[in-house]
Amino acid sequence: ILEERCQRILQDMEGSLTARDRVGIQDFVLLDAYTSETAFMDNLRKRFNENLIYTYIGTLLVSVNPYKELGIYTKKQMDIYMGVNFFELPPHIFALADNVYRTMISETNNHFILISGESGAGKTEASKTVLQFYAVCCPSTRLLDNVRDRLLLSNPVLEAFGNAKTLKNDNSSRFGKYMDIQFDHQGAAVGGHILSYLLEKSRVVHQNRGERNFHIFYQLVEGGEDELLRRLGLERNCQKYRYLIQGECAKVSSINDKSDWKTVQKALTIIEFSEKDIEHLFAIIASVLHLGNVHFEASAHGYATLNSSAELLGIPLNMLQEGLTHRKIEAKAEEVLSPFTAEHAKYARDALAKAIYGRTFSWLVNKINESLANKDSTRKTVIGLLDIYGFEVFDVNSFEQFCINFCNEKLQQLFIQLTLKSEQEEYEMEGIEWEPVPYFNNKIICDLVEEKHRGIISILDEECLRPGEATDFTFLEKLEEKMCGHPHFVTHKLADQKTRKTLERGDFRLLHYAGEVTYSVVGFLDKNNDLLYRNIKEVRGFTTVSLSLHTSDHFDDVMVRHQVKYLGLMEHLRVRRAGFAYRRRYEVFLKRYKALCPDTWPHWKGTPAEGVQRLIKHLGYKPDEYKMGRTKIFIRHPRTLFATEDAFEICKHELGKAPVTSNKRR
Ligand code: AD9
Ligand code: MG
Repeated sequence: ILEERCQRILQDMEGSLTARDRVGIQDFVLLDAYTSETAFMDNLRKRFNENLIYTYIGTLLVSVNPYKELGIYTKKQMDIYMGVNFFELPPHIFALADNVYRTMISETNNHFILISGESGAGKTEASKTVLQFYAVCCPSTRLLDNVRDRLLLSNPVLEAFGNAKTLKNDNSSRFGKYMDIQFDHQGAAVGGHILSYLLEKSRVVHQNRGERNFHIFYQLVEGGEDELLRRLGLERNCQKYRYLIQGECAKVSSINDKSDWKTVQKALTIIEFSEKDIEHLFAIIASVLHLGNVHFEASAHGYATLNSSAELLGIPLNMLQEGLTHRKIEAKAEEVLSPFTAEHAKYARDALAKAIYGRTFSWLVNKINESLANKDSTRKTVIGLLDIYGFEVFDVNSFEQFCINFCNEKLQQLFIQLTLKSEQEEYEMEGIEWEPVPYFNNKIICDLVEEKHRGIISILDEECLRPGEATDFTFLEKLEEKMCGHPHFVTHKLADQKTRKTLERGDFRLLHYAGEVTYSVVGFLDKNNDLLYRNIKEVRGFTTVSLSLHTSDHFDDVMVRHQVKYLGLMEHLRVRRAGFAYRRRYEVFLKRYKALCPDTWPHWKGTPAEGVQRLIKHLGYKPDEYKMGRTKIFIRHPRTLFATEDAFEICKHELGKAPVTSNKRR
């Protein structure tokens, strides 16, 4: 009988080993060749091929965009993950959301979920999934249902006004978003607050080939009711509007502007925008489209369009006309109007369009916040969700990419600091010695950009204070003077011979954490001034329409490897491993493994720490394999835990059932 049983156990173990081989390891910390990027990639690929897009590095969740529906975000899945210990089920974003939520409740403190990754990686989708999880899983009352709906519906509205099709992502976020979800002491979502950062306003008046303006314009033209379009003086044809067709791709197969329009309308009503608000909102959006068609020869057509804009904005035609075509100069007590050249007038028109759109976006965020505001003044705990635009590299990169990539650089730093800091604090709190692991700190790049008086931004600001004298090229010269020799900065002039060949004279290159990006200085001063750049189509126009095709069922090795590097995942893994791969509270550890030792099974009468001590002695843990902290046992190598887990599996068979389970449902 014993032989038969052993045989069966061995077969089972082989089975589970093969499974492990096929689906990979669900926590990188357990990977034997943890320093090898190849092994890391192999594991990700293996899992991806099995439609397993999530993998942990300890408590960090790594996700690979599948670009297809996997059916893993259903209510049923939410139920499975709700209230279950983090490591008990396969990795999932619901496990992370649930873990954050329960820790917030039990410790009554605030938590933040940082989502990072390149453009198109799936950050916005992830943040929506988290929000969805809370909306469905948190307790609610009828009264709070509308807060929940508003929280959810703020997304389609903000995406309509703040997202656009780019070469990297058909629904690319063109603003940074931080959202607070507020919970009461019973864990019900009772309110929210949104902060938006740095909307890419230049998109309103200019789009690269293969890119679009913000979705809302196309939604209005395609989906707006006949009567509404008539009132706004718009035709149902995007091709008629200059601001909509510079990218030459007003129609996108993956986007249904008509149905998105309906979704946005419904959302606006639920967020309690009044009819009047909505009317004003679209009058302003339409005025921007009309402005874009204004040209500055005194043709009848030009004035007709200007008239529409003036009407929709509620300002006298002559005031708008004057404002766009003349500069007001105050001389002594007099005001003199000096006419613009046609070029200047275009410039003023575009600047106005951008300003109008930017302010409308801020107004929109404010209105949403009013509707999400929690009127009750009792103390709340919050879960913050940060979803910014991802790191971007195009063939030609300008001020917008500079800002976006700098944001990502800062986020990366925050990320490094937080993970390392919390790791160190835990060792300190538990009284365990800890030697920091060397890792690349991108502070040097952050400083290069933002340092007071010396960083790129300061130099740019200084140049902007010298109107008439400073140009993009004097700015570049100043950079060359101040940054000469900096290991992360290079220009044509500063480069060695080999590198020089890869740089134009008007470029500077930053060695970002995520890799090298070459920026063209053209337009930096104007854009920093928040004025619109001249028609720089000539310099930007050569962006190739290298539409990156995102295919499902294809693991893009180069793209994934690049992000593994950029996100510093190998470093995180090393930090995690150099310390202690696993830590468990004594009670939890004892509860799971107590059946492995006759002294602790079925009941242990002493303290959990003593029980664990007895248990691991019985299991033969060597002194260098673990450390006993104040409240937790720390296990250095995953193989130690593996062996214990395997023993636990065998024990399960022998006992005919799992001796312990902390899952309330199993
Ligand atoms: V950007 O920096 O805003 O340009 P994100 O936000 O990282 O970018 P996004 O979440 O918009 O990317 O994802 C891009 C597309 O990938 C989505 O429109 C989906 O089509 C697709 N996606 C992302 N995540 C998932 C997923 N978990 N399952 C299936 C996904 N498809
Ligand atoms: Mg996004």
